[in-house]
Amino acid sequence: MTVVEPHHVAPPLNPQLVGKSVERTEDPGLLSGRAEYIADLVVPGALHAAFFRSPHGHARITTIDTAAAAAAPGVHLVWTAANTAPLSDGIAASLPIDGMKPTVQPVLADGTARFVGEPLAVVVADSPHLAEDARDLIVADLEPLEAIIDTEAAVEATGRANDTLEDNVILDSERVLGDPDGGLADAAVRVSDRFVNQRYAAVPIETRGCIGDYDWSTGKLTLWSSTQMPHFFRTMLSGQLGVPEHKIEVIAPRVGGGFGAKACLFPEELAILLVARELGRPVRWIEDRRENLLSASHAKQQVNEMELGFSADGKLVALANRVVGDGGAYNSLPWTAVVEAMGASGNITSVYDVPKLRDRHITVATNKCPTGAYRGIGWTAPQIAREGLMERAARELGISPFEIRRRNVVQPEQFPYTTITGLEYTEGSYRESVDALEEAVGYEAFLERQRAGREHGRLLGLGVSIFNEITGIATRACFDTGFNVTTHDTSTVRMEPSGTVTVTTSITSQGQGQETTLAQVAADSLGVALENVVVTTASSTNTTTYGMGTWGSRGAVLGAGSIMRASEPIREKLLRTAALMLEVATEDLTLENGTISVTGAPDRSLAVGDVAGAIYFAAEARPPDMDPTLESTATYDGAELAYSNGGQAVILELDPGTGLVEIEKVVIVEDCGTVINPMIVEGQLRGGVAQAIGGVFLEHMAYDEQGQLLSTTFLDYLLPSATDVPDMEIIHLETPSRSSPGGIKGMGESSMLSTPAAIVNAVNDALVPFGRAITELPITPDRVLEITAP
Ligand code: MCN
Repeated sequence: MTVVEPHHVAPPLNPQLVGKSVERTEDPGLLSGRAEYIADLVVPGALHAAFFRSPHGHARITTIDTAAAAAAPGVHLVWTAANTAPLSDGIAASLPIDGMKPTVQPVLADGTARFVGEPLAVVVADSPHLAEDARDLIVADLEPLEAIIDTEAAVEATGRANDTLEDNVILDSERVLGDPDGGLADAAVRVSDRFVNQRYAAVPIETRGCIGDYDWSTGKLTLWSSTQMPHFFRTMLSGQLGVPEHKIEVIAPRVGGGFGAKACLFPEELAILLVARELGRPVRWIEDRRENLLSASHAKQQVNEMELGFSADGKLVALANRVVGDGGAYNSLPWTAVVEAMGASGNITSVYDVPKLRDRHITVATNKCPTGAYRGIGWTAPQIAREGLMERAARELGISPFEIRRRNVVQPEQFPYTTITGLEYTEGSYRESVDALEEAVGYEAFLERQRAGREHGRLLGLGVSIFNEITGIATRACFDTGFNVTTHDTSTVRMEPSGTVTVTTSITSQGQGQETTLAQVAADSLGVALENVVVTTASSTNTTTYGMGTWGSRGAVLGAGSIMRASEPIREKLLRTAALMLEVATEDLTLENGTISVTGAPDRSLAVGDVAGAIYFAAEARPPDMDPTLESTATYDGAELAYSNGGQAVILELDPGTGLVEIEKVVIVEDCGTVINPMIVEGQLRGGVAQAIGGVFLEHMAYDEQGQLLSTTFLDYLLPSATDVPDMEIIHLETPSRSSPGGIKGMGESSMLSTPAAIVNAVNDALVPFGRAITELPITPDRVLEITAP
């Protein structure tokens, strides 16, 4: 009998469907409009909420006059902090890290508003329109205060963004490993710069939204929410509202994109539950786009001052970085404000063999929307800095962008390798990724094209970025990167008497296709056909599962691990029963393609459904000590980190007259170990490249000096469209992890983590003839023209 003991070990996988590009089972519903998102849900008797939000970046709230709003037609309730503060302190968030400052964001701002868009009052009415009309009758007397907006200036500023803090520094942490100053002093080549990454956000197509309900007869609160983490959401709600967990249910319907932004508990959700409980009626809030841009979480704003030192033969001798991350007015829950700067530091050396390191990360509070998670959490900005400097050093050393990386990546013979910061890499195709990129772009031919182009005033650029990604994020990864929290995920697998399988998992889907990929894993674990498996997620209480949900490129690893572990006892029971029925030993049986057959004698076989049916209904057929159940629940929490890796090479042409850029081609190398579904993985890669293009050229949450957000519509906050997204070539390398389930590694964030750096490098390669580089994002035509047509 196979025994799968600790929850970080999964049984082996016999890949039949894993590895195949099977069509996504969720697509008929998604494409035909039958799938239900939060705004599609009809809850009888529901009222509608609208929020009155701060028009100032920082202001003292003198009075909020709600009388006219309360008297408006169809209005049931108008609440301010005076009503919510006695019921809930609000969102208290911190991490167990020395020196970290906790904050509390009130449900509705109480005395002080700390960013434009912060909710100050909520109106509940018969329709959304009546709620909004009444909301516009609220009169607030607000006294503007000094707004702290500049990220770097916030470190030393005497004014405070959040007067509950003694200063603006939420966390300041430094590690000095080896002798980085000595290393840099002795370096033959030193390159350094200041890289400014703008604030932008995930902006999923579906905005936030929730419906709260309260049943006074049972005391139960129900929240339908467009969330990435229904189970953990319930735990957070319980803590923030003081309601026991078993009296709360969180249901996530279809979620129309999350990208990290919906893995957060927001004050609006607390407010909706509080007013629903007060009114004894369901209350619905569907966010509009302006609210989404103003007050759903923002991300990515960092300033990295980085320096790399190289020996004369192009080997890295030291890396020094100081990053300041902009956390906004409050710690978001659960990520907190440190998610960017500490995330940046967590994997700062990435694929490179760095012997000496200085790494300081500072997170500041500012009067801006709180910072949360967005695909490639924390890593996008330092990747731009490090990969940019690698290319600059390559130019100084007179070697190619591929060669400098080949010389500095962790070499095949160095695995298993421990980074100077203590991360353990068990395997990786770092060198192979560089070779594959070089071959795919046809480097020599490109150089020739670039040279010829320059003679005719055409500016072609090639940029490269290589990465590794910490995936399958669970407890060890959180501790290894400083976040000091535990996480795991759980699946329940049940085989019905007919041999069909229902999987319930705490891994949710926001569009990634896990219903399909996790069904592929379950089908292979139990040797049944894909159409005989259904995977469900969604609710915090309708299952025996518990987990953290989908973020951190963890769904494939934790979903597969928990499903494979949960399937094992069922498999055992099937084999033991079939052995009895076929009068052979279990070791002599093969379970595959919906049948259990005697190995080497395929005519002696039983259908899985017949064996399952016998376990349920035929006491004499199953072993006497066996329970007639075929349901099992298991968790997974990886003991080692599953690092995927790869890289991108981007070729583009820059128009010196208009400052516009046309991306010609993107080559992607991805190594996420065993691929469950290549089509889905490629879709993930393509989507991430589109977001990378937006992040480099278009998207910007721009604030003025008073803290006004200047980009509150899609006319000002620009997103890439299909015509901006170029041709892509995808190369799969496959280095299975030795420890993760079936060798699977995650990959969902890789494109957004690393492609921006390759694009920025390509722009700066095109600008080489001008002797200047762009280090401040987004790369707008103005910034290009400043160099090409000053
Ligand atoms: N996959 C696979 N084989 C592998 C690895 C992954 O077939 N070796 C598949 C997975 O089964 C899953 C997808 O690729 O269908 C992504 O897997 P994984 O890397 O495990 O990431 P998660 O499932 O945890 O998804 C989260 C990840 C993150 S962190 C963000 S942010 C993000 C992303 O995925 N948000 C998304 N991709 C998104 N895609 C869509 N459409 N919408 C989002 O909100």
